[in-house]
Amino acid sequence: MILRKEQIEKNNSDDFPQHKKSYEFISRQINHADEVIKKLIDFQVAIPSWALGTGGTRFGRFPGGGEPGSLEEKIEDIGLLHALNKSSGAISLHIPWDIPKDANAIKKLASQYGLRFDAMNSNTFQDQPDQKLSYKFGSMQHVDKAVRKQAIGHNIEVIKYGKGLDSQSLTVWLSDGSTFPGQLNFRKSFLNTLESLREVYAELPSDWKMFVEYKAFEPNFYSMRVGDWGQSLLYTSKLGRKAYTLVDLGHHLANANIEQIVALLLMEGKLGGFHFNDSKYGDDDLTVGSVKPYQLFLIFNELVEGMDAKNMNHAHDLAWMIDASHNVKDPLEDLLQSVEAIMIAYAQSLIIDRNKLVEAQNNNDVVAAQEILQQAYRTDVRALVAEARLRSGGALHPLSVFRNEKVRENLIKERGSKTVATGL
Ligand code: LRH
Ligand code: MN
Repeated sequence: MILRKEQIEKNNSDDFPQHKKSYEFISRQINHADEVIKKLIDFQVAIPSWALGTGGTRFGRFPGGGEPGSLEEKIEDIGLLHALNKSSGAISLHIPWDIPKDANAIKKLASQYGLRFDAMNSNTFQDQPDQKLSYKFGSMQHVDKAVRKQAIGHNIEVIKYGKGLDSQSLTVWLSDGSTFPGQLNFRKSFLNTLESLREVYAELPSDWKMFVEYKAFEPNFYSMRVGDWGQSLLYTSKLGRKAYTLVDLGHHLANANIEQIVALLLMEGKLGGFHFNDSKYGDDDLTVGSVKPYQLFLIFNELVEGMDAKNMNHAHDLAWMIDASHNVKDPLEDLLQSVEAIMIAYAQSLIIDRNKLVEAQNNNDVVAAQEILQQAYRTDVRALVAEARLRSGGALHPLSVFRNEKVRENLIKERGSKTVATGL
């Protein structure tokens, strides 16, 4: 389904009077509204190709209908999100779930929607029907060199697909690890994995990045081969300048201080990017900012402080990606909410009075430091984010346009209620 500009403009004209009041109110409160809006307009979040259908758990999956049945339809859906919020201008593909059969045609289609290809994702956590050797006991860590070779070959193939789409990065998430004590020699499996990653790293084009994603548990429940930021940093430091650590918000043990991890990885120049989502317990892959919005704000506070300390470009120097799964929400509505939460946290972090904060920190004025942070967090910046969309030709209120224009109903009419999207 294509959303026509007129449909968005019609909705915007209905919403504009209220927006004008809210925007004038917030722009009177902060003295650099235009600077903030410019940064919001430049900030693009990559949408995962594996999260456009209904997700599920081992207990069940409840598809909602109208799901994209091909890569072309997935690009159409991401194009629809981008038409609404003008902040979803990139796709992150997962191989082999979304192999681009005709790279040029796929690239052309994506550019028609104003979309580019962000990080490519390899998959050595499932056995494919035509696969010779199983990854049951791991891939790059495996005791059998032939299995490691197979995993290395797959990642090199993923780089090839990415080159055809002008992607410039590869995300490697390894489900490797162990489920019982004694199952694995930690040192040998680490060295096997490092040797395997090195062979993939050697095939990276000079302008590419490799993101090594860590995860505390699942699908292994005793040890993970890349179990935390320290282990990922160990690999990325040994691999070289093109290797970075990728932070998936759901991949931490309970109560981990993710904002501190982010600050230190940035300081070391080894933070590659994010898989944004939210969680209460495990890798729940919930809507960004739906459970711990204050944590998301604190992470963006460290990101802005750390990136400015290194004169990094907020929009381009890190990979901003969502990694979510939708069990009970409409996948597209869920993604619209996630992008909105990311833009709000970013906007709030851009209005923190940093001079006052540094002063409070230097005076050990703990109370003032909290007041300064929460002044920004408690400021309603939604009109700033909406104004950025309006200036980029998007919708003031993407979710209400999605519903007013009956997008899901139309997708079900077009695609039927039984289509199933590849992915998690
Ligand atoms: C692992 C993960 C990884 C993806 C997968 C879909 O939990 O976060 O980033 O490959 O989800
Ligand atoms: Mn992830």
